Amino acid sequence: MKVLFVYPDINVKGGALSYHFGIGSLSAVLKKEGHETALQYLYGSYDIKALLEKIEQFEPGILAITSVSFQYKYIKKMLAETKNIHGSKIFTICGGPHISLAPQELRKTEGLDAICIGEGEYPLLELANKLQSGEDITNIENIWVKKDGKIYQNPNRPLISDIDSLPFGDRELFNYQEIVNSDYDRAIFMCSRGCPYSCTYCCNSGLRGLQEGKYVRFRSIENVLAEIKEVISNYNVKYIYLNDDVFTENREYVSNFCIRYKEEIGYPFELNTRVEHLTPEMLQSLKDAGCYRVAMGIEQGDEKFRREILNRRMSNEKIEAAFELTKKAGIRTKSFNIVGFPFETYDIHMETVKINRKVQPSSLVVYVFEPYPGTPLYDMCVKNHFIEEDRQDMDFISRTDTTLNMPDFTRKQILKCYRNFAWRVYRGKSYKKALLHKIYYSKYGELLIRLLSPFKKIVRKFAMD
Ligand code: B12
Ligand code: SF4
Repeated sequence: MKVLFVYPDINVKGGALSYHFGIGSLSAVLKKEGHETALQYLYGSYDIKALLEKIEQFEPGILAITSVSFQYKYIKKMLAETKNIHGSKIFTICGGPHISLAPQELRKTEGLDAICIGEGEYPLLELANKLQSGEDITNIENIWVKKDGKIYQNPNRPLISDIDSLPFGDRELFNYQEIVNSDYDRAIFMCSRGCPYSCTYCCNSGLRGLQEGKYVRFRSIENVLAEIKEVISNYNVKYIYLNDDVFTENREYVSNFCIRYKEEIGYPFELNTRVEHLTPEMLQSLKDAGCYRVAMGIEQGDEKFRREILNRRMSNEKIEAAFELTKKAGIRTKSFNIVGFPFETYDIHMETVKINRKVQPSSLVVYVFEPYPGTPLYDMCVKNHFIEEDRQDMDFISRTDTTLNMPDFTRKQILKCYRNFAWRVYRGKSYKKALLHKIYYSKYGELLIRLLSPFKKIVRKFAMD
């Protein structure tokens, strides 16, 4: 069976192409079982032509689309447009975090035949096998099918317990060298699936309950290193990014990983973590292994708000200590921040500025809050009438504008806070960083990013040093 994957990555801020772990893994499993796969990466502005051409040329039996929430409006448009041209010949299925947590979209989406809830490797394989042999496809676990106006809703299978048993992601499907080049020569990897926490704005809070079994699963160090070795020998890579939700959950794993990574790989690397996990010993072994940057979520600086609204229970003291320890270990820091949460106000937001000013991260990222269906904060927004339904469909770059309508923190205020955030953090501390971030987050930032794209490595070096 020929399966054409679609990775919609339309209107994303930052100007970097990206690899998709989910599609990589699905494709590897299908290929291993003899199916043929191809990819249409939809990047930049919405343009259906490339997809139509690819369909024409590849003639897939299945169109397999991945979804995050703000891409869904484009997916709907795309399905309507492809269906009109190709009739009912191609079976269309959508998976990924958005559809897994908003399965009701199946009924409402024209041209969509099925959805996959949760992990898709074995459900999609079963679907491809059954479509190929002409068997009934209405009873596959994790897959809901829409047929003759009826929805066949199936139960979910347990989570894959041994994730080492999966083949390495299919990077050949992507134009992988181009992706590495566009992402500052970094190749990204994941050593785990799932996250032990349940922050109310994050999809992990909803995804963890979809399938039975242990939600947080780590690959063996052996398995991760083997994949890294394969990638660095096939592509021109300078840095490694461990993009796990939380890489540092298990101290022993981190310590053993660092020892072996240093011996067998040795490339400079960066990772994401939670402030609670960092100890001087862990930071020392990360540093010894070549870790040059640790990224940590602050998200909101008001301790009470963070605990009660976001379900993030770390203290400000802990955050400050983690940044301090990391700097002491000689590792750069990066903070993640969000503005525009439900019930946030200007004063509460200024606490985020305050704590960032205090810890002075080497770099920072700030986003505007986006409510994802299936998360507690989405429900809170609906319950309090903060979501403006029609703004959801507007064409704006994800996490750079708000869809919330809150009397105590207006859209105008939120956008102003978003644009001035980094300036406020670095002003008076580092004018270079303050200025560069001010430009980056300005109204014209996105255009500038694209124009400066050929020189972005120089700009980033200048901003971070
Ligand atoms: C790594 C990561 C990235 C990486 C790589 C993207 C990727 N998905 O591989 C990068 C940095 C590129 C990225 C970008 C973005 N991300 Co991101 N990312 C993650 C993270 C931390 C892990 C995802 C992952 O790799 N999981 C492991 C793989 C194997 O799982 P998976 O991709 O979900 O795929 C499995 C299933 O979902 C399913 N499946 C997926 N697609 C399909 C399709 C079909 C047909 C089928 C049958 C099954 C299926 O099967 C796959 C294999 O089991 C998640 C958090 C999380 N825990 O999910 C956030 C997450 C997916 N990201 C999120 C967001 C918002 C973004 C951005 C919009 C951010 C931005 N503004 O730039 C972009 C959007 C990119 C895009 N167009 O999809 C949100 C999405 C929330 C939502 N409902 O919309 C998440 C859930 C985090 C959160 N805040 O809750 N991200
Ligand atoms: S720690 Fe990060 S990945 Fe985990 S639930 Fe919270 S926001 Fe999501």
